[in-house]
Amino acid sequence: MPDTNAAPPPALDALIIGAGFAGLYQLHMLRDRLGLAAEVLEAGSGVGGTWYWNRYPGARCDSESHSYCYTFSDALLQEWEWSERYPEQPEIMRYLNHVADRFDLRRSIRLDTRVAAARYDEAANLWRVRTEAGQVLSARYLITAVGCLSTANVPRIEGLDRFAGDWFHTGQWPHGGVDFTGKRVGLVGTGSTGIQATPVIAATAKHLTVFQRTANYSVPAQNAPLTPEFRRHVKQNFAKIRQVMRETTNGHPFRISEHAAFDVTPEERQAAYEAAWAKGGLQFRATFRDLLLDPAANETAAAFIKAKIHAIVKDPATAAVLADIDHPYAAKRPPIDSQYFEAFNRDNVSLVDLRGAPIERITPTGIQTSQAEYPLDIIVFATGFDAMTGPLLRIDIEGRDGLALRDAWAAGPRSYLGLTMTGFPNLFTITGPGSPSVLTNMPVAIEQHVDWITDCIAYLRAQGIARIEPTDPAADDWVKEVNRAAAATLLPQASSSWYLGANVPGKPRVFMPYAGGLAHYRRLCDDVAARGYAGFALS
Ligand code: NA7
Repeated sequence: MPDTNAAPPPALDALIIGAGFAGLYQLHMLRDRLGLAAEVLEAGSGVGGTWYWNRYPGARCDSESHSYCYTFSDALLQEWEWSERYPEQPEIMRYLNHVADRFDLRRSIRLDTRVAAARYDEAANLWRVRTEAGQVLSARYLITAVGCLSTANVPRIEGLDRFAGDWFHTGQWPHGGVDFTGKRVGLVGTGSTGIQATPVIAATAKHLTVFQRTANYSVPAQNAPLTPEFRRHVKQNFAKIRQVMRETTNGHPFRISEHAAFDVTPEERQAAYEAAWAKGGLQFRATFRDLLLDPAANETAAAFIKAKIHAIVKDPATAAVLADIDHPYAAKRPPIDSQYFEAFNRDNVSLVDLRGAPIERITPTGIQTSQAEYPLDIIVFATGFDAMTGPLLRIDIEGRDGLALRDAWAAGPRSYLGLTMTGFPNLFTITGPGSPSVLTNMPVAIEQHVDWITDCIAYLRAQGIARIEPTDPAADDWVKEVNRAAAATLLPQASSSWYLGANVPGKPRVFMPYAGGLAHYRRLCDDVAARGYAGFALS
């Protein structure tokens, strides 16, 4: 790493990478609650993180809006009005921009500043951070708030560079939008993103061809405008809602049923699924408490959704391809949709099954599978992300004794609590691999992490401790705990899941998020802190 020996500007107390949900709140806590000299470095030209980049048609959060927000400020909760059950990308951007203004955060955020490298200078006990423009900044604490889904996975398909039309990845969407009118569009990928984008693109495209590699479950979102009564209810009862979010496994504002799927009769089970389908959303997963634990219980939910696909999609051959799903329900991140399966009843939408006939190459005029060529004007890659580890590993991070994070994680991520790593003193990762993160309603996980990090830094300063770093045994035990928690569920059974890194060729197959539940995880983190940061070497 060049330049780091040049005279640096005065060191800050803390540098935060990323100005999304996590970075904004972390800045507020360190700068305004602890009074530290803290700054945020952000690659985008605005705040918003994931939502700054993901502007694709239909981009909407799958968490319900009244729970997809910060809870640290009652005033903020009372003044902000969400318009729909699920917030659309522009509304989330308005919210985060409002937060940035309301808490006067912008003066401490450097936009258009992508971090290229970060090196721990042991002699000075400082992190030296280099931006892509070559600027070097130093700080005692480095906090990554880089998100879990911010490194776009554009598949390396031969011929893409010679495609004569336009192509886009949903996670790097042009700010001016894309006009599909009169165009033949190919959409690759049927994860949450492809499922959200399909009906919206179909509404204006001349023809939309959806290329499906792995069929996916989806449940209707049942999105709708929020009524004034509901909004009033939320504002009056937020303390109770927040308590539910903190006590539940996934940080959502609803509880998981106490019943197992086979506690009830088949008729009662069917009625429960029908009611959950009509209510819509991720809550479907909470219909029975054992859906992610017992394969037979899961199969009842899977069969219900597959029957719905066959009932909705009129062409039996298309329905069969859509319902030919190879993994347990919700073992991959379960999408929710607005008219996804219905879109295949439109004359201008067709489905290509890539399982038997994979994409061979992209020609100047379209996509060539092993069976046919599909002429296209625009290709949309809804092909996901190099999730969780990707955003951290694309920064050249070097810890103690020249240890590169890339090498430390060659066989998969290794952390303590998903928050810290051996060999990387005073570095904290918000929603890092090994934390519940993507298995939860993210703002709840983010607030928990930021609060923990803030308390930890306050403790270090109060005690005159210069360095914190997890011990090897603590990190080894945590890796075991992450593996144990995943193995206790059906989650690792989806072999194509990005939770496992399976969507990125060559990525180690390791179940990355912590599946032990957010409430349990919160207790573990609190306990570590209460025991004087047990598992850490403090010096
Ligand atoms: P996902 O969930 O990773 O979905 C990506 C989709 O793209 C999935 O269907 C993949 O099939 C498909 N894909 C990936 N690479 C290829 C290639 N090379 N050829 C064909 N198809 C491919 O990403 P999303 O953006 O939808 O969602 C990410 C998260 O954002 C979501 O879970 C929410 O948490 C928010 P595969 O299943 O790998 O066979």
